[in-house]
Amino acid sequence: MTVPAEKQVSLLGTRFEPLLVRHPTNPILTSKHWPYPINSVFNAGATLLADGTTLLLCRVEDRRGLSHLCAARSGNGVDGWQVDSEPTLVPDPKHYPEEIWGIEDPRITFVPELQQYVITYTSYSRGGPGVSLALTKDFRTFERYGVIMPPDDKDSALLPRRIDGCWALIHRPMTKLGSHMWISYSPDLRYWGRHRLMLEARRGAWWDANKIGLSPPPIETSRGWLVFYHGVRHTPSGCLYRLGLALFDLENPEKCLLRGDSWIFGPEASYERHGDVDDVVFPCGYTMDPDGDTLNIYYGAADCAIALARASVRSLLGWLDANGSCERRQRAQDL
Ligand code: BMA
Repeated sequence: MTVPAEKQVSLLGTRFEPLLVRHPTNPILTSKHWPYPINSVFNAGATLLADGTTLLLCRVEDRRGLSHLCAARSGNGVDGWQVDSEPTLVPDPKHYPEEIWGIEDPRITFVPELQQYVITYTSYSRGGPGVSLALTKDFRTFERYGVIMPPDDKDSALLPRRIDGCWALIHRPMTKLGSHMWISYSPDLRYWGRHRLMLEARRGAWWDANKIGLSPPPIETSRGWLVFYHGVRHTPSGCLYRLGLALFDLENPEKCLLRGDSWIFGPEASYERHGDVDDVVFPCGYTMDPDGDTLNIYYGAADCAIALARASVRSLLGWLDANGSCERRQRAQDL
């Protein structure tokens, strides 16, 4: 990506170039597109189906305040969305009591070994948010595995292949000491262990202090797993959700290779700054163009709409090379 010199701002050696470029027709999906009454649509998982169709599994909040998931399909990933005429995956508290207050924020991973899509999502239980998992081949029927990480835990995605024989799941348990990203392993997607801290929220005034979480599923590159994560800044007027970038070792994904110091994307457009929850950009999914470099990143904007931004993997890695450091992964002393 070539950025005119006058658009580059230099601050303490960090380059702030527009790594994520908003689509001019943003937001691309809102409640107005919905075939049944809803409050809002945001935070969608994304994948490309075998025929090249882009599928978004959208978090839809109804007019009780509870969320379900609904699929929207498009030939070009930008417009012409065909939204399922009724909810695609609804909470089933009778069989899965942890879903009593809804299901939210899905991440989709296509797993070649299983020839299935694995969806991890937040199940909102009486005890708080937990991580649930379901499998599907077609986004019409689903096999639920139920809750796999108990509350409070969320922001989870599966890696698309086994690491050293085990499935690997990134997730974000919340503790009194902070909300950090962890990785856990399983032989069968049901039983999880070997829990490891993967990336820590920083402290104090940092943009990603106290609370971070995985955004879309990690992107496998020749250099490592490229990870977008969100950082939550608490301010007197509310929270600010922004995005940061880090790179992890391909065969040892708990090992952080590079982490940027500054955020790379934050709420700026009016549909990101104002909505049901102001100042939120929250991507849960991406698709990759046939060039193997261009990412289409789908993000929830202000908990009200779905927007699209494009980025180049090469540019993101170049930015991390120029601005990232592995020393930034300091462990909190008191974990
Ligand atoms: C997070 C999640 C997201 C939501 C964001 C802003 O904790 O619950 O679903 O978009 O807060 O409200």
